[in-house]
Amino acid sequence: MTPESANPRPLRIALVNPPLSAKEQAGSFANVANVMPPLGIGYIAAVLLRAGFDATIIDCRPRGIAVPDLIASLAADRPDIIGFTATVLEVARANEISRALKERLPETLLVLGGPHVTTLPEETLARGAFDLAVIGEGEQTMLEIAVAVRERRLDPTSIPGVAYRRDGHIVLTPPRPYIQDLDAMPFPARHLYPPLAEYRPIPASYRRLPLGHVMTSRGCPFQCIFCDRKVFGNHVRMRSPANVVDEIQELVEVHGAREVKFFDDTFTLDNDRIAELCAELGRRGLRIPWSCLTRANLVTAPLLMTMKQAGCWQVAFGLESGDPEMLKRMKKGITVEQGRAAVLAAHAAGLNVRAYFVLGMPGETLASIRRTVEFAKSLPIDALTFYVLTLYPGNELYAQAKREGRILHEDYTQFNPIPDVREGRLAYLPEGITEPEFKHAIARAHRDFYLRPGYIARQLLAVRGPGDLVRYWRGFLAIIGM
Ligand code: B12
Repeated sequence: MTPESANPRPLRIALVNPPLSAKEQAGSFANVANVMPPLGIGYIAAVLLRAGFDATIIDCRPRGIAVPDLIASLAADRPDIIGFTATVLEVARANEISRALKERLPETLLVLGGPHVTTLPEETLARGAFDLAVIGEGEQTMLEIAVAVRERRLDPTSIPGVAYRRDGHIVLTPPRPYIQDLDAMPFPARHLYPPLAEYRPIPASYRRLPLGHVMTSRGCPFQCIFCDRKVFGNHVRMRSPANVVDEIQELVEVHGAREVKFFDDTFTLDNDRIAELCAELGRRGLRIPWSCLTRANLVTAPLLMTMKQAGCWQVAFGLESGDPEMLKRMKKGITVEQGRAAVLAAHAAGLNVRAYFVLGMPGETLASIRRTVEFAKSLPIDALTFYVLTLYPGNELYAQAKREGRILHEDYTQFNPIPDVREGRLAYLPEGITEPEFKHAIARAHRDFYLRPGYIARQLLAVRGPGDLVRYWRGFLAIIGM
């Protein structure tokens, strides 16, 4: 493509992660809310910069930029294109902001991308003033939009992977094929975020700050019905270990990261690739602590040992339930025994273990919740979260619950897997459990796990300094405040 330098005034594109307070994001766990850089718009900015466009990122989270200030600053800056990212929690706010911006900046093209609009393009576009929605992976689509705007020939019909308004209807163009060669992509434009040190990841998930996070693959081949896989689909694409370590090196040397977290859906899907990644970290002399999320059926004792030797200190497993029937209904593809074996193997390898559970599946009872809590307590887990099943609007489970008249409200700001158990309003409840009962069960599950004297003693023995104590204290306050 033509370099932008040939153009007198580069097209200016602002990419925005909209405001969301700690309470809105993390409900009862507001004081330990996870604030991390939004990689999606970082990738898009990088692709735009590489093509010569002038891209900026406004991440409202770390500095708490409020809606009126965001609108005022965008109205003053007058970018040619403004792109927003949004999950289900932020989509109503993004739409509200889009309406205000449309009034103030009628000439500016307003674009929305991210998981929510990918799942539900028609409804989302109809509710706000965005001109275009980008469905799925956004790098190439946004680039084509920017080129077309620069050349004053924007015709959405010719761009795959978008939704737009035509004659009062929302029209979708054919889907955009997935990016196959992830190594060919630039790294997220991290220099456009606020400094890494301003972000605040959840306490029990890091040892040293600043923490940088990385995605080494896209797509997940599994079928868990509580998860939204619409953006990257079931088709997995992986980056080479060398390319991943190049990004880690940049994170450390340029952005000052002292620790790294791999946020892939299934980090250890290919054990050989992870062993090679560990070897590459060693070859480059990168001895920094790191952590990852993965599945219980995708780790072996030798791999966990290799990871530990390469700097891994924590592994997080989606164990989801201690009740076999719930696991089956979730289509998780693991058994309770596999979950137990993975935790024990990771613990034996000297790793800190984090676990995620999902409570509230159709068919869940107070008894099955107890089974899950007892299962968690029987294992050497260092930190866990009991999430509430969130039926993402647009997915199969949501459609089914809606047909059965079981969606309690459609205020998406409350569709939160980490609800406020005092003031939050749950959108779905399993049959036979009332809202107060379920909220009480969630709070009690966390308290039963964390407030055990044996557990507290074990964690205190592992304390490595005042930083750990402060982090544990914040976590403790969140638990007793539930
Ligand atoms: C890391 C992560 C987090 C981190 C960091 C979030 C952040 N600041 O980015 C933390 C833990 C803080 C987090 C929080 C939440 N998360 Co989260 N998170 C993820 C995870 C695992 C990776 C996100 C990521 O970086 N992906 C890589 C980038 C490249 O992908 P992307 O962001 O989707 O962007 C691509 C496209 O969506 C699109 N795109 C995105 N934005 C834009 C904007 C424009 C203008 C354009 C053109 C295109 C575009 O192009 C991008 C590049 O291809 C995803 C699952 C996944 N595999 O993606 C879940 C996921 C995004 N999270 C999800 C949810 C529900 C949440 C929470 C609500 C849960 C909670 N209460 O904690 C909050 C939301 C509030 C928030 N944003 O903080 C859901 C969203 C489902 C939905 N329909 O909304 C996902 C999909 C998990 C799942 N499978 O169900 N999350």
